[in-house]
Amino acid sequence: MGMRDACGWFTPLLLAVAMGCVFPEQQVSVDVIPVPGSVTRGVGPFRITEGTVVEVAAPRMVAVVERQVAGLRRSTGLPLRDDSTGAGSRIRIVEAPSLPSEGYALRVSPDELTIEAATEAGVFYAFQTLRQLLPPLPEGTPSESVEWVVPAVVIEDAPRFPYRGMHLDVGRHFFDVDFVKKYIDTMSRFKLNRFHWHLTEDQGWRIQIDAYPRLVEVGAWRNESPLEKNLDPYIGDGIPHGGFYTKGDIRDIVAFAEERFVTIIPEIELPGHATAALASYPELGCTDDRLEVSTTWGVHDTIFCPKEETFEFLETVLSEVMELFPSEYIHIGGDEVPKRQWEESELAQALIRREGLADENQLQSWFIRRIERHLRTNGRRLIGWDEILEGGLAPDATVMSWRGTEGGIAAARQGHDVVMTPVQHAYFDFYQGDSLSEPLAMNWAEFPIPLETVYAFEPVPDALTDAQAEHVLGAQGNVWTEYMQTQEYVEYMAYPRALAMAEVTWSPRAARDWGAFTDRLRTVLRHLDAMGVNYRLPVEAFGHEDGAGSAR
Ligand code: TNX
Repeated sequence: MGMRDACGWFTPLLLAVAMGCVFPEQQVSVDVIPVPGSVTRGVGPFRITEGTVVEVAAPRMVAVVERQVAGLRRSTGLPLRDDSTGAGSRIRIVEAPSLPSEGYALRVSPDELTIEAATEAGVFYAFQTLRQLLPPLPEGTPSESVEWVVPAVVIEDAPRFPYRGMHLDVGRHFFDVDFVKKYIDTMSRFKLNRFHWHLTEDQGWRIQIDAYPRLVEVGAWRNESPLEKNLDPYIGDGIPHGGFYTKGDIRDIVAFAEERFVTIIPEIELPGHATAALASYPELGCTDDRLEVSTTWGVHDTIFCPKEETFEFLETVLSEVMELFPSEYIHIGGDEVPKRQWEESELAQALIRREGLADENQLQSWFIRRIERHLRTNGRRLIGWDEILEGGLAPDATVMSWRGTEGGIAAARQGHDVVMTPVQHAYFDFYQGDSLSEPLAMNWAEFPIPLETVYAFEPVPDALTDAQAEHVLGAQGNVWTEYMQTQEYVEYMAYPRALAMAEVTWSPRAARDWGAFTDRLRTVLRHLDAMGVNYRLPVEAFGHEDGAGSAR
């Protein structure tokens, strides 16, 4: 037997190097979601023990490492001392400026687990991978019998898309600060990095605005909600519902998200989905109707009137929003705007004539352009639902394509950036299994969206040229909450579908493999258990079997 033949997993690293062992670049599999770009065999394993120390060779990474190591200490109960001198095994963090901006490398050897990254985000993502390589146990209850073993791997990883989103509608149902943080924390564990926070709706305005206090005094509260799906004829549940976030709450959540490399994109809906705002300030409407915060779902006729007062209101609101949220993008809604009130309004019609507009669609475009100017003056960019294409896109607008991918294709062809969130793949409010055996969910399109359908989503349509495809920033899962009254049920609807979206947006297209995903999912669901996150057990993907996960 030649010396090289003696090489094996048991060979200590230095000896292995001295012996000239060659480790072929063989791809191996680890139970990590989203699947990393490359996983090859390393030497190891690496064990985290009493004596393991942490060495941060990159001063600007100290803060992010410290937060992640604190989590590891809580899970393992081990000291993981900061130390660059000791002789024991170490986790070493090194700055590697040549790596892609959110990318990282994680190399295992028996004495050292090395993490390399160009940015703090890259370090953060390396730690998320590391957590999934370790046993799935809750923080705070370390068990002495567990061995904290990292398998012998070399992982090189970076995201496919910069925009990897999850959305949450807090207008239909309000969710408290702790839950919003948990939602952000959970998504960040799977390398999702954009939280689209849908803050205003017909049924509730959720963000405190100093200049317009009635928005939360009046607009944040409704008398009741529809009882199940009794919309026509309407039956209410008789239970008042409401809530809002103070500016302090929002600053707290923004800071929490920043530590997890999640950018929050706030959405202020205009000119439609505005009933709660108009119930608070009826003078901003086109009619004399006395309005209440809506107690029913669907598309409402009540929209903002294009008056000077309205623009003053919206610009002031958006200025306060920009003060709170550092995000470059501000979402202005723009979806589902019935034009009836503008057709019947003398003011709107006079404006159409004065500006030489062809119709109400062009008036909507004019409205959005005006809002875009305000955002741009403040150094921000506008993003809106695909209806903002109708009547012509504002010059620098980004389109969120939800009624299929057609809006996204049209916008990319016009040279605009696009986020894909088509109803056919990305609506996590739709049933994920048979509607007869699932808790109540949305089904206006009359098709379910099982996990496999999310996983099959390809954000870059074939119809785009390579240059146009560059405009596809990424994709997002949407969680509309008409039928979600509890936190547990939001999680049940979001997971595991958000895991499929994480893989769609992070992993290389060629690495996607449904069978392999479901294999990895078994382990990853145990991590969700450890995190205390509810989910639906995807029985169709696993075959019918018992397991963890529960309904609401
Ligand atoms: C359409 S998606 C809406 C929402 C609803 C959702 C329910 C979009 C831009 N508008 O207002 O909550 O359907 O699935």
